[in-house]
Amino acid sequence: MGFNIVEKILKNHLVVGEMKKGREIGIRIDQTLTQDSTGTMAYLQFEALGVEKVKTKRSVAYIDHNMLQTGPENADDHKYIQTVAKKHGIYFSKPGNGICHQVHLERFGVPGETLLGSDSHTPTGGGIGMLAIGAGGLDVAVAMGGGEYYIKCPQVIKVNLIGKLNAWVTAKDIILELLRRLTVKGGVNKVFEYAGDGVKALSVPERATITNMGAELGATTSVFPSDEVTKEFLKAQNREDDFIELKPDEDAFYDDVVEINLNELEPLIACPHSPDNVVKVSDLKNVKVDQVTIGSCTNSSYVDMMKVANILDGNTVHEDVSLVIGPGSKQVLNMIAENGALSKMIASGARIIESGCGPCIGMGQSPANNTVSLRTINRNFEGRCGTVSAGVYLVSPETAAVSAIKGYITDPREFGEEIKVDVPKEFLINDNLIVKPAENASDVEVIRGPNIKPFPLAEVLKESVEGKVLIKVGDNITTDHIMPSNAKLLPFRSNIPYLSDYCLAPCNPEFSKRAEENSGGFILGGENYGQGSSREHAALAPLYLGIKAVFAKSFARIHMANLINNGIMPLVFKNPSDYDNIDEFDEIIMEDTVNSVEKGEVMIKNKTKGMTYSMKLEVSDRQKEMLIKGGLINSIRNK
Ligand code: MIC
Ligand code: SF4
Repeated sequence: MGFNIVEKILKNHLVVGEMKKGREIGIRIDQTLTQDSTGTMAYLQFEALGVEKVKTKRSVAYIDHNMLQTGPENADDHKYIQTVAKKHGIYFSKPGNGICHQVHLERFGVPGETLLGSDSHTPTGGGIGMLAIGAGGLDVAVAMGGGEYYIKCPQVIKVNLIGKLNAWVTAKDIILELLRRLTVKGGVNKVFEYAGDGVKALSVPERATITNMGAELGATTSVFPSDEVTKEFLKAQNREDDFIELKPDEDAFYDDVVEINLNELEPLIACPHSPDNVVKVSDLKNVKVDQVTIGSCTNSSYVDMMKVANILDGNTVHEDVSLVIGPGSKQVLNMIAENGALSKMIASGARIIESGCGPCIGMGQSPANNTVSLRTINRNFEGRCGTVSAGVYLVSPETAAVSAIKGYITDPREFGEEIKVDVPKEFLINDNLIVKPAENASDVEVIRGPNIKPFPLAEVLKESVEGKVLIKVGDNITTDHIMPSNAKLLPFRSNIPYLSDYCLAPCNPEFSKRAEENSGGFILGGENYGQGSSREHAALAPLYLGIKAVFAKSFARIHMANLINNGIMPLVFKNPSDYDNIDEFDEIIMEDTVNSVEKGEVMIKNKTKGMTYSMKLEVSDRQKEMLIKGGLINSIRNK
């Protein structure tokens, strides 16, 4: 039996373990990326590891999230990241150079290589044939230091794209269709490998839109073949030498196959408040739109921007709509400025913002109360845009631009003849916002602002762990619930004591107070607890507040790893209905914990209800050791 693309890349990078489905394997990481909202913490952790120079082929530190400078905190953190990067062999992408995933695709991504990023949308790199995975900052720090990265050897799902997309139906609609079918937890511990005739017609940026939003499926990553299209893209980026061909063997095995007939797809839309709440755009009648934002790592490429510019050309944005456009990178912005497309956008009434995450993470442009915001981003979790009462819908750039003109959610097919834009034969290349690492590390002084506070470290596991259930939450709790991010909180990503006051606040603003009053305790969650972002802060804040374990029906992959790295037990109910028998403030005790962790089965006693529940700890031996020794940093230090 031959190999699929995922297996080929994994085999080439395997350092620890055997390629048996579900078993933990350690892989060598060729490239890493960080962004600024997770990067400050990741580099503090990297420094704590005491490694002088990164051991990867290429590591890049991007500034794209914390771009609003309403106080000195973000600029201070950027100085820290710039100097620490320069000292330790890391390339630094200055603010203004663009969104990490977009820039990485343009300037650094290499087919067949592995990429680990401290951002959940790192799988964008799968569009260029990388095995690109999102992880917590600490895992990225370890990879920069030359350590392997551990994943469960994934199931590989073939997504067979057959036929051809109709006019006005886009790559975004392909991934929305998958989300509609498989839901936000349909991809856990799976990698999606794209195949079929439909692949050839998709450009690299379109492929990247699809792999980007594979993160919303909960997938470990997604990957496209590396073919003639990839070669042309790399050539246009003046990086033809980075090309290698990647395709599955004829007789490759897949754990499952999903088929999408592109001819049958229509423009789709994800309704509030989940990326899998997908319907046809044409099903939504007379939904008035107040704000439209076009951009983010999902849809901000040159081709996306050109299509939008051509739709807006000669039209005026509806008087009740605020249209905000953020081109994904300096390269894109520069090109549309030179060819006049930017001017078309401005003339139509669009508000142009700098290349960065911006509205996607609530860094400005929060919509008005009780309004509808139509966005080309990947996540529409409640409150993420900065306005809890707003309804965010996710669409393609085409649907967004047409709707901005009409003033209500509009099927772009109503616009008339389709607008076609090809990937240019040559991109405008100017890497002057990428700062190279220093030749001599001792020349660089690392600058630290006063907002950088020490991060909490877990403790060795106690034989008996006791406390109250401080909060009970439902299914699909996101990291935006656990550690909210917006323009007010993002500047404190290097200040866990400050951030922890807001931990789980969207679910219950009393949570952190309860944790303090009870000297910590437990969290009770439902299915897919911790979906969404890679932010380690969603584990660090609970750690700071004394949370010892999270009980849930199931966990999202990255969050679960972050909990373990920080010594917090992610325990899964053997019998999910036990969830119903636990209430807030119930007193829980776990005994003989070290033994139980080693066995992978923990009994929790509910003293209040006089009941006992059996919990599974579905983790590797390496992770068990971490839980016993008090997290990843302590377990590395012990060695
Ligand atoms: C996101 O899209 O939620 C973010 C902000 O990019 C996060 C990273 C973070 O929380 O800093 C992600 O996707 O990992
Ligand atoms: Fe930035 Fe949004 Fe992409 Fe996250 S999803 S990296 S916030 S653009």
